[in-house]
Amino acid sequence: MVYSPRYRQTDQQNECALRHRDRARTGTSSQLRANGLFSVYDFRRRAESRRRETFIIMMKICGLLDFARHRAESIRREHDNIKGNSTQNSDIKTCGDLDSANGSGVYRITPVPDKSFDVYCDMDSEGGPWTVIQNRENNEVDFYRDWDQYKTGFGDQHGNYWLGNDGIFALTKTPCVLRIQLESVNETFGYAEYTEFQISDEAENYTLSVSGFRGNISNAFEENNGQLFSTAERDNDAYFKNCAVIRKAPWWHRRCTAVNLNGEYNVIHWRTSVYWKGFYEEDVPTRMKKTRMMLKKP
Ligand SMILES: [Ca+2]
Repeated sequence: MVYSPRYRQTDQQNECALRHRDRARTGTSSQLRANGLFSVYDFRRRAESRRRETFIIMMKICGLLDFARHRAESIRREHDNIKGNSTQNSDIKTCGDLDSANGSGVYRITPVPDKSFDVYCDMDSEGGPWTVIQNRENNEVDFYRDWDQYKTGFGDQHGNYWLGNDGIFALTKTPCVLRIQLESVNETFGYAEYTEFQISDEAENYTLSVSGFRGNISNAFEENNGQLFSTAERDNDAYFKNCAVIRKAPWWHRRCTAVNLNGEYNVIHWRTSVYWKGFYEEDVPTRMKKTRMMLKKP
């Protein structure tokens, strides 16, 4: 057989090369080497093989990372369950009934008989232990939610969450001390405390009672005193428009609010962002990094 590179031969030779190519596609490597198509075909096959191998390796790495992530989460939850189980009984009505030496973490509490749930207990902040009812620290959880989700609560007690209005109602059957802590992305800090904080039940739209301010930021939250809770689909505010929609946050809006802790995370638009009037120097809008609302018995 005459060697016949595909692109440089006569018509007769070309025909011969193409015949070899057709055989080569189903033939062996030695057959492939017998014609001019070997290098291109073999190169493509090897490249495809390498791509497959790379893909399989990447999938294995992703699988291992995923496994490690799940395992870490599992260990953390086991650790928290140990904390909770070691202290879980109906005598633990709030985080204040726990030994603060156990450290901050997620615990099960029973504020009223037959109603138990998990909360984050902050043993470290000034004046604690505190029972956390709202926490924000990044944008992993969307807080623009409906009435039912605010009623029952959402998020992750280890991170961003809203305890739930029914849970807050259960905790505040008698007035509690409320502490709110704020931190901006510029690492400015602020706190507000109210000696009396309480909300009513769902039948009364979780009406807010808040008074007795002290702190190093403005008393903006007391402007919401006496207001009903509103969400996008339940407009209970005193404004002719829907404040929960305007401010993109369920809250005890009046007309609308000087405090918007359930607003959009990581934005600086004063209407919709996480906001506390007067918190920023000369009220220059900036992004809020962390917010925390927490309770304790007086
Ligand atoms: Ca309205």
